Amino acid sequence: MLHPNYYVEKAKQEKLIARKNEVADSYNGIYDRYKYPVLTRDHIPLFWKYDLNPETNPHFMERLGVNAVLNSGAIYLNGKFYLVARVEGNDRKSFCAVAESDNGIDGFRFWDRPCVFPDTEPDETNCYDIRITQHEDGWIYGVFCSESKDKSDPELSAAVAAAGIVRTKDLKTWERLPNLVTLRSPQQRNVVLHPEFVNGKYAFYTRPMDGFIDTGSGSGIGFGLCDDITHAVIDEEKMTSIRRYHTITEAKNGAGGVPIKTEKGWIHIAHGVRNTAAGLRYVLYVFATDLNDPSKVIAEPSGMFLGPRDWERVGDVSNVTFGNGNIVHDGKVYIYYAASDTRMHVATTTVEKLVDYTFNTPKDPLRSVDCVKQRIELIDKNLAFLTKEGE
Ligand code: M1P
Repeated sequence: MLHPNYYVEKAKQEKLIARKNEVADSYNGIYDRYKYPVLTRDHIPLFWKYDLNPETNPHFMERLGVNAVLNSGAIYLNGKFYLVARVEGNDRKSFCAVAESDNGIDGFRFWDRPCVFPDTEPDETNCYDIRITQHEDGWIYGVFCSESKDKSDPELSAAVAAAGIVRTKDLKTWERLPNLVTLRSPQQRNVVLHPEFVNGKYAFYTRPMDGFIDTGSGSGIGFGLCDDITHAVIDEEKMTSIRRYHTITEAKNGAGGVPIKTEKGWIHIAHGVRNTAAGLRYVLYVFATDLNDPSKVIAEPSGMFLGPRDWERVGDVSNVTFGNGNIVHDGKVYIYYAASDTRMHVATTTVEKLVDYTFNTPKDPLRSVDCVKQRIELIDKNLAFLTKEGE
């Protein structure tokens, strides 16, 4: 016999999962945001949190609570939309778990069990923010942040971030490969595997860092090649999208989901971070790289693509939008992003619109006077057009 509150909570959860998502009332012509998040801690199966046996849990109490569902990798496979979500327990440790949906905008339901990665890194304390790459070699790779205590530093919170690598064919059974080694960068986070070979090699977008939080001398998103993914070593990292003074990437930036291949170039939806009096502010921004040389930036629209709005601004780490998974299906682009390190949202657009945004949005002129010039040019053009149209 189950506790009566089980039925109450189960009914609430089924209602949540069955809720149809709606396009939100916030037009910009670039993408549609949606009213409801696609995954939250309330989507977590009850049997992950409660001991369902009233004899051992008479008060129907959470025994292993979940704090947040956030930064998710994404993939479309065999007719379904999958998010490989970061689930953070009340104990602060994160793990990956797969949730599936038929349409990519609602109905996401977690599989019965979270992902189990072979335990080959004994010092690893936490793993999170997986990027899922369907590679042309036939494997599906997951590259995530593998975090360990920095034993060389007596400071209690000193940590080391590296890129962990797993691979699978079905999102169920995962093989763990050795962590990526970047010979010239002591730490890495936000590493993404490019889906195609480049010059016959595996290609990674990296984020060279001197320390666990600060990117230090790391000037932005890097790019490196390696011969053997089963012992991935990158010697040289070239820079792609770099941080710039007084822009949305001033404090740091990092690659997002796997870049989207279009006829004009690889489109990247990355994150940029700036400092404010209220702390760091994370937004998504876009850049494109050359089809033949994915390290070469060929377009970088000005400013943010998507930033935290309204209630997205509030959460565990407020003022953050963070994306590490997109899906392209039937010409439509599903951009999954976490709000304030707490819950997952989706925005949708089309490949055609994303290309238009990427290649026709002006660049950041980097100075206020030039920004005013840029805007007045648009205003004058529009006023003339309005007059011509008799408005
Ligand atoms: O809290 C915001 C984000 O901070 C980190 O991102 P970055 O390495 O770019 O600073 C990550 O820990 C990420 O998980 C988190 O969402």
